[in-house]
Amino acid sequence: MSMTTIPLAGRELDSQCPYCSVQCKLRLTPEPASGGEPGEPFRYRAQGAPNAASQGRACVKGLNAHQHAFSSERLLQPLIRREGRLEPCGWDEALDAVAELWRSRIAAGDPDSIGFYGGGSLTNESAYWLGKFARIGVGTRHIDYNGRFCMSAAASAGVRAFGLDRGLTFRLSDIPEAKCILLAGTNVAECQPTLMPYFNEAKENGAYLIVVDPRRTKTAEAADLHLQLRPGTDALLAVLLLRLVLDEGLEDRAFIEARTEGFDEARRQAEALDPAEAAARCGVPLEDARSAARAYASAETAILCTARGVEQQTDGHEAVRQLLNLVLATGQIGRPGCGYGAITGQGNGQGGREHGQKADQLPGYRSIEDPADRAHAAAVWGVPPDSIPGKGVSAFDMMRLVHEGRIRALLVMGSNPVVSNPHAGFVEEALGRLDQLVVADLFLTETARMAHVVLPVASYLENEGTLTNLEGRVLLREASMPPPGEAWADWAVLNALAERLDRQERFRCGSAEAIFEELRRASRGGAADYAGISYERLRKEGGVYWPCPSEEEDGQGLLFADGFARPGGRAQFAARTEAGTGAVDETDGGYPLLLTNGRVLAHYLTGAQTRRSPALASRELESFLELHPRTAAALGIEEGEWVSVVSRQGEFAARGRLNAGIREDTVFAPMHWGGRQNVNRATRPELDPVCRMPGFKTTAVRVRPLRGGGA
Ligand SMILES: Nc1nc2c(c(=O)[nH]1)N[C@H]1C(S)=C(S)[C@@H](COP(=O)(O)OP(=O)(O)OC[C@H]3O[C@@H](n4cnc5c(=O)[nH]c(N)nc54)[C@H](O)[C@@H]3O)O[C@H]1N2
Ligand SMILES: Nc1nc2c(c(=O)[nH]1)N[C@H]1C(S)=C(S)[C@@H](COP(=O)(O)OP(=O)(O)OC[C@H]3O[C@@H](n4cnc5c(=O)[nH]c(N)nc54)[C@H](O)[C@@H]3O)O[C@H]1N2
Ligand code: SF4
Ligand SMILES: [Mo]
Repeated sequence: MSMTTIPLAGRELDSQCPYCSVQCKLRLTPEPASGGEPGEPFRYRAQGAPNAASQGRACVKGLNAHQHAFSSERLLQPLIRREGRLEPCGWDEALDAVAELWRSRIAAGDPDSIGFYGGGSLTNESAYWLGKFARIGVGTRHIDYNGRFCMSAAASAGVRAFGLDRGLTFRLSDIPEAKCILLAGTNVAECQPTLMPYFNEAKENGAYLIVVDPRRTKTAEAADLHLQLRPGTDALLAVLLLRLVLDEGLEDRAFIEARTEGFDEARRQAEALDPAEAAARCGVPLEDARSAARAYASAETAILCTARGVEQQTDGHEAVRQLLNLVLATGQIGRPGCGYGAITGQGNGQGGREHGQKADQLPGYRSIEDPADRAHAAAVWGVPPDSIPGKGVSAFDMMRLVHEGRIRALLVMGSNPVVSNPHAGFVEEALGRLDQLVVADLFLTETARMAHVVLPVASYLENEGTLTNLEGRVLLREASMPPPGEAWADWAVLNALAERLDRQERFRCGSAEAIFEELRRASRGGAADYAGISYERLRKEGGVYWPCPSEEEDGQGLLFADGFARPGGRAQFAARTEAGTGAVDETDGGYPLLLTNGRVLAHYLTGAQTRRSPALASRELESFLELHPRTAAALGIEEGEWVSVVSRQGEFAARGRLNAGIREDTVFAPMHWGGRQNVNRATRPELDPVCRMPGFKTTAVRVRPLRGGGA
């Protein structure tokens, strides 16, 4: 495979960070590389550029992101497996091979044996195109995406409680107006660092900050009150907080009366709780819980946010709903300075879940099971409604179908599932059974290495398209340069495949903007309505919030000021009946500790990109296991030594890192490494019954030193 230096443009580039959901705008300035030898490529220095979300800030990941785009490891040509080895080939050969197998499955009447697995890094245009391609290019019901592991619990909870799922129900600019902020299972300081100044400003204005996290994170360090709960007990803690609010009569009667339904059941459940026992089970002092309840309910304005700590649980849906009960009972939503926010994860984690990559969804956040919604999509696509397949299954459920041999071919576009799925050993085994695995990526990732066909695609610097940030603000990212080598835009790959399936008439759009124009029509009238947004407008205004039904309107920043998106405009309280599996993997003598996991500042997700950016990779070279010094002492583990972490599913290795800021019954590892350091070799396959989110954040494990090299 040719690995030539990518020609650099040698001029200033305006771009947008490819990583987290803030979507900071960036400006890259070329500088001669050291010595400025003739012919030597430029180096780029990145700075944050003005934009409403990050206000011109950028974090270390964004500032070094271009290093991966310029990496010598970029894939520049398609690869095909011949006699067990991946070898370079031309696009025609690669695409013909993919389409030939698909055609035979379709001809055999089994398009459902072809699966599609998308991602939240894809632009809205590519995500929309992928959903459409799966449904009416191939005709399979089997499509889902990595956002299932990310946003699904908050999404399902938001839809049921409010009738709408948008990451933040408020504007970022509301944060400084909040007098109390409760951050549950979200480590903003490391995961959305450029948002921290909003929280700091709130604190300067006198806000009381509560952080709920089993670890003393950088975010927790900024808190007035840190509830250091036992992992997996957020649902119980939320009911406890509601109970303590009710005990002091701090609920907002008028709001409950006028704007909600189902409160009585929520109240009965909270009143049935024994507060002392609940606090003990959560591992939180009752008095601290009381302080939190008081501060949140009695503040004039308050914001409550969750992220993956609460959501990536087998009762993630339930846990979010119980926290939403607290929001509704105290009326802390729908006013400036108030609201609920699920802090979205990936760059396009928000838009990626609105336009049809999800198994049960059509563009515009429409439902694939609703006849009117199907008719709308069918009309835009020019197909009969009954030609659109029904609902498929969730990402991990798809892996189960792969393992069972019911899905025989899989296209992965924008994900590295071998590292990011729970129970990675099972997933690797499953993918190994496929007749054909196709991976479209920038790099030969852990997953791409297993593929039969690898397709090189454009990076953020080369790929024009829109992305929707955590506030629901749609942003246009312009392409700065052509893709290197023979890499293509994701949507262009799908067009070429459609041609080979004789479906080209439905996939004629030849630019991101043309696809966006179709997306506008497909989303018109849906919950995530983009009809009023155009590239021209985005260029002029810098960004537009959805819903935005017409070009004459501004989008909506603050949601639910006048009513909720449910029939009758009322929000719905949850009673504790929807889940019931319990979040926590049972610990016992064999597996006495709870493993949780997450992120560090310098790396992003499976590390596919950040491990290939030298400035980022050098900050954290390898994985670690954070454990309390007393826990470490009891296990005979010393700072810096390699340890083995064993669960009922599997084992991984990491370097021990002692930290008195973590609970003694809990250990933590980041998720950014593959191979033997992959934390997901240990995580378990159980899913939330409502949203099918895996219980990533709680796995029972035992830990021991790896001294002497023994496995
Ligand atoms: N640096 C960096 N930033 C990122 C990413 C990245 O990989 N690296 N990824 C992006 C993506 S896709 C996402 S989804 C977001 C994720 O953003 P976050 O959800 O904030 O990140 P995590 O580190 O997964 O988890 C947050 C916190 O949850 C805590 N936690 C663990 N178990 C529990 C529990 O049971 N209850 C509670 N209340 N807390 C618990 C962890 O200790 C951790 O501090 O970040 C985005 N930003
Ligand atoms: N244990 C544990 N596991 C987790 C989590 C956790 O907290 N703990 N978090 C979960 C969460 S929140 C998430 S979001 C998932 C993420 O899991 P993954 O989706 O596997 O994560 P990434 O590393 O972002 O993988 C994206 C891949 O797409 C490639 N890529 C980037 N941009 C593009 C593009 O424009 N087009 C194409 N075709 N490819 C592109 C990258 O090179 C990379 O290989 O992991 C989940 N897994
Ligand atoms: S990782 Fe997030 S906070 Fe950092 S520069 Fe990128 S978009 Fe901004
Ligand atoms: Mo995520």
